[in-house]
Amino acid sequence: MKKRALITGITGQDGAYLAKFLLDKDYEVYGFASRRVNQSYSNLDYFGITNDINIVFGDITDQSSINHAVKTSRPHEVYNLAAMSFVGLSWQEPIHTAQVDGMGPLYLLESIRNFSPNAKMYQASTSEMYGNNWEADFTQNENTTFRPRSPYGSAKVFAHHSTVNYRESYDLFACCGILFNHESPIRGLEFVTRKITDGVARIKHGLSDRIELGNLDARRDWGFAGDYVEAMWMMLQQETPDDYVIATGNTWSIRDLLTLAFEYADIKDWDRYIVQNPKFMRPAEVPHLKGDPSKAKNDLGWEPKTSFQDLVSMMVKEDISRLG
Ligand code: G4F
Repeated sequence: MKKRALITGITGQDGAYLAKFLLDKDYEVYGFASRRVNQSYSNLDYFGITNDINIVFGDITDQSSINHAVKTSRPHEVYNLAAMSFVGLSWQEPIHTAQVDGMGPLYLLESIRNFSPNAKMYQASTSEMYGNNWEADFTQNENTTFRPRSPYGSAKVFAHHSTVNYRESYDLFACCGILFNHESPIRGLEFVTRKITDGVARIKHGLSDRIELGNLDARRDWGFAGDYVEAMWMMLQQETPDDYVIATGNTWSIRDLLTLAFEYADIKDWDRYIVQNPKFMRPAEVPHLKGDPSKAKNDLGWEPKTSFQDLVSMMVKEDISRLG
């Protein structure tokens, strides 16, 4: 019998990478997606898997539609990737962000508890929860205190604690993956990595003469989404549920990212193309993220396979070729 997985947020970057990963493992994949007039399946199309997914329409803030999805899919595994994932937007839409990223997982936990208590659940927690808890040369791990700096981070902390609480209260097999930034050629254009690789490709083709950015000094621990979805799956294959940091253990600034991206496009003196625009500064910044993935390495046998250099090179190449 095939294993069945239900993925919320199936149309996003991680949803597509995870769906591809699970289909390759011969899972029957159900995707929970909102019914929009112009619903885009471009990320699933990227892998040519759109027709292999059983889409169940609904909304992560609507308990009845989640119940319907859980009852329809009868999942062995549930991956909650549905989120308003753009931190910058969360200041403009704090209530919506809290509903989707905070309450949404709670609706899902309730649904699993009531209708599918043996299903294993993965909750997409995030390094954004650490917020202002950093120092230079400091590495965040599973025991680091959360000090969120955005409506997005606060909502995710609520969801994280709710998931742990349901595990401890109702014995649900629920795991939180505290994933640090993870990127790919299908990353949304609003995120800084893809904004830069797409911008560099436009400059390369003479389609643009600038990239407008905010804070260039923030540091992030960037990995490849394709590596990170494997860690999500590994967590649910363990004997006991637990929470894990998934990261590379390295940190890079936006300037480092720019240097590499322009280098791979063979463009010199990149400073002249960068315009700093206050519009892209955040009311409160998370200055420094660097994760310690030792627990995932020891317990899951997970390690990142793709270097930051290979990730940036892959993204720049795909954007140059797509726009060419
Ligand atoms: O690419 P970003 O928007 O990612 P951010 O805020 O770190 O969040 C991402 O990673 C989290 C994991 O830690 C996820 F939970 C979350 O869903 C998302 O996937 O911004 C990265 C950094 C920030 O410090 C930002 O201030 O880049 C800086 N930045 C500078 N200029 C910019 C820009 N970010 C964006 N998006 N656009 C800019 O023009």
